[in-house]
Amino acid sequence: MKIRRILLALVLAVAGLAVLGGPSSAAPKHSVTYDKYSLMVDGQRLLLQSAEFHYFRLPSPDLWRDILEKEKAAGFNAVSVYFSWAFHSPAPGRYDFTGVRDVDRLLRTAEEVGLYVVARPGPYINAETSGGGFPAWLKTVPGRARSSDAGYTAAYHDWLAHINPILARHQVTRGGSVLLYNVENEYAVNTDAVYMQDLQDTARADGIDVPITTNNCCDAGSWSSTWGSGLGAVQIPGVDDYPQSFECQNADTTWGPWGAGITEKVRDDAPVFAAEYQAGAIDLNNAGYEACRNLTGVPYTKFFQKGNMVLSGATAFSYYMGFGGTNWGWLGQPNDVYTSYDYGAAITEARQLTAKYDEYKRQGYFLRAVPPLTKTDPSAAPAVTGLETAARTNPDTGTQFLLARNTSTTEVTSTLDWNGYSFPVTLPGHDAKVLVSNLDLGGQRLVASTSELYTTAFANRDIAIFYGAEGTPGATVLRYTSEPKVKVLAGTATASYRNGDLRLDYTHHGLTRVLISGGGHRPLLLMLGTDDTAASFWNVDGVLVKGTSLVRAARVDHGTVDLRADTSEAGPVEVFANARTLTVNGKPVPTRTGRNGSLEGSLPGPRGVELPALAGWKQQAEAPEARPAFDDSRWTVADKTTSLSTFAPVTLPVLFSDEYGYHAGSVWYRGRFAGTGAETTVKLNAITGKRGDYLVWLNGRYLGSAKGGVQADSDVPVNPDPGPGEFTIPAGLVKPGETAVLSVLVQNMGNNDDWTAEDSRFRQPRGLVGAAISGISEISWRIQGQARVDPVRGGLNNGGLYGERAGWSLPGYSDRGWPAAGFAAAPGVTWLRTGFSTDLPKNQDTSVALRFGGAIPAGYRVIIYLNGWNLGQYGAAIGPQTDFVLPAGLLRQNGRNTLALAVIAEQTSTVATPQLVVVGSQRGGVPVHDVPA
Ligand code: IPT
Repeated sequence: MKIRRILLALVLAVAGLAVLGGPSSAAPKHSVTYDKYSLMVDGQRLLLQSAEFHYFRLPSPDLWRDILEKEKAAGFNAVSVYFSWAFHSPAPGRYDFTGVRDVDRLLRTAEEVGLYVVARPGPYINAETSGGGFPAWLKTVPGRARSSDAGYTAAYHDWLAHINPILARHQVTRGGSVLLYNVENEYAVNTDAVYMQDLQDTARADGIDVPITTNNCCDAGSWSSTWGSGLGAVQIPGVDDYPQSFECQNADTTWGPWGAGITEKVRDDAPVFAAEYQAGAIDLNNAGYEACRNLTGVPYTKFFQKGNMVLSGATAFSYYMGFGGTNWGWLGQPNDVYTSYDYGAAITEARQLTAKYDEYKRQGYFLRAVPPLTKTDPSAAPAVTGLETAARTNPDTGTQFLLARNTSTTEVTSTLDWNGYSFPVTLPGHDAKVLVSNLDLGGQRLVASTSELYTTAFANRDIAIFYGAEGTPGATVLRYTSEPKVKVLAGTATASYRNGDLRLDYTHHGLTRVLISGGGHRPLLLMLGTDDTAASFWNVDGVLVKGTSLVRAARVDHGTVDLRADTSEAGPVEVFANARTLTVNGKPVPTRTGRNGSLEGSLPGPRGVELPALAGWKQQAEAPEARPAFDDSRWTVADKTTSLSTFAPVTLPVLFSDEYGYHAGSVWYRGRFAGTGAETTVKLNAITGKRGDYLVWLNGRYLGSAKGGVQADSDVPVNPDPGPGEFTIPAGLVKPGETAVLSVLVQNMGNNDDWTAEDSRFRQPRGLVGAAISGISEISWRIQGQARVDPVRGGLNNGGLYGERAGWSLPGYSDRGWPAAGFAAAPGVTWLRTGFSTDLPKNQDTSVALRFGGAIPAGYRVIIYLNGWNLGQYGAAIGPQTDFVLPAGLLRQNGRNTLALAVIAEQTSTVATPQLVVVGSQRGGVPVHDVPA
């Protein structure tokens, strides 16, 4: 342990002082500075490798650790986190930072795991969240949002007064994890410099003393000191890069339609910061997230991200998203996303690692292994016929980073003349490499290699792993003071020694192991692999492990190496550490010492999991609101004649649901009028956001349904499509001289964002915006939405369905009196409930989803409640999603669960019921407690 520390310190010293990992848990106060090359912590250069994570999209705080550990295990040293104002504030002046909203716990977890945090409290965050993170109540606050107007200023000051102190006490400068503070989000048009400056002044007054950044999308110069008047300028302007667009359906043919993905330098005195670098996509066209994962898959990740590394010289970046999660409840902004926010990220919504994760790991480990990359200038690159090349060099160490990219789709074989050597190179189509020369590798000196450096470690000897595409040639040159001894332990490699240089030539295939000793250096175990065999190694907390499906943490103590690791199947494990015995997840593992001085053993995989079949469904129809006699005397009278929305109501009174305090999900309207008997049509307009609809009854008779209006065009937000809706009144339904009742159930789908800060789009109403009945001049209205804010699940969990108001979604509700389900749903609302017990194996991470089979129904939609938590919506009008992840913690893994489905049917339907499925299972995992509710 001690030796390793000393060696690490040595490596750091040689490398020109660079910080390799994230913060450590008991960290003292540190300084955070920067220059034109990189950020620095305590004067040591840092290459910030971050991935975006939204705690509000994973409502099970124990699982935050799972995601953070998975990010760390891939080599990341930071996470970038939006803090959603809407998620914490259900009403003006009301804030909640407990339970699934406990961001203090999130920041503590980041500290324990050892990750820095880029904190992004907005106030505007976009992120495909309802309102772009603005609470819906802000629609009723005067003053243009994202400006210095007084009403908005008072509102966001209240938010910052709550979130800033939490962030401030977790800053790196106070021994915590928050390294950067990001104000606003892509604030590039309709800007207000006074506002931008005030955000920063407020942060400073609240004790934020780390560098302030912002993420620009559209004008890379914005908010740098030389842009505009300089007012509102941030210290480290970041840039968002999305080269692949969001057209996931074209994944196979798309290649950089939105640019080369080379992050611009915005400010001379600050490092290049890729604040959001595309690492997935929203699924705009319902192609499914696997298509988005392909759009931003391994070839993209190699070509664009490695390209950016060398071409832009970015020493700080954050991948958007590292893990996407779920738009549970009414969290999502409906125009761009459905329930799943999987995002095609490297870690799936079900928390599973993908091939893209392996590529992140290959790049992440590389970045950790090359501290000289934190300070480089562009340098002359050798030309290679058929390939694009570019280079950067560290002025202090002379270390060179050479990008070689194949811009064609066919394999290129060529020659690289570099550092006095002539190397054969073969690069598959669209592949890219970053090669290194003149690098100190622990006790070794790398002259050059045409294999990519994967990682380095020390365990009794130096270890270095290089890799290249299967079947392609590789060569590595190392410098010695005299000829060393070369022993090929596995695979094939030829060695030649000349003038102090040992050159190894080989073909990348499987895993070649070469032991080099003597020659004036410490012994070196050189492993030469392929993409796959390299990625089978983990390097966590300085311990190198081959095998397992994840190493979360490692510790060497008194000759024992203890791993916290997951296995998705039984298999061998090989551990390189200065230790004689191995324990995994606290249990001793018998090992033998392998040829390479490693500990070799084998580990069991996960136990089999049996999930119960969902049966015993009970059913109850509701929607008493549709009946004329229903008592709505306690509902809110809807009689306003003005609103702050720029949208002019089609008819008065104003029926916009937010005006009456109903901000999430379904809203009921009941309108009374004196009948004449001559009425022929009901004309309604509702704006719901994409995917919404509404159902209409007159005097208890169902008249039909229509789609809600949506934002017609992002450029014309003031005039959204108000939705169609003409319904014929059957003769005799309205009696002359009698009061008639019109009942309307509107599915509001969440609010528009305010991406371009034009305010009107965000203030676009939800709910009814117009109602007219032929021949009738006056309708008196009442409205009812969410009855109360769920104290645990929050203001975005429930809407205003009768069953939601009466607690039918909750596990504690007794459905004993309900009849057994017949699965026939009449137009309106029908609930299905069942219970099930799960007894999932302990010390195992079993990811469970609810899966609907068959074709996605067009006639109805389903809101899914697990133990009262609204985990999504299913239906053809919603999106292509058929699997709904049930996060552990909300799913009681060893206990009784209640599933409730609210079926909103536009026509008589037979309801298909889902089944539980396992969507991933590993022995290991993190301890997950039931989320109290
Ligand atoms: C960028 C936003 O900053 C981020 O919040 C999210 O919305 C992301 O896009 C898309 O998922 S905006 C960029 C695409 C111009």
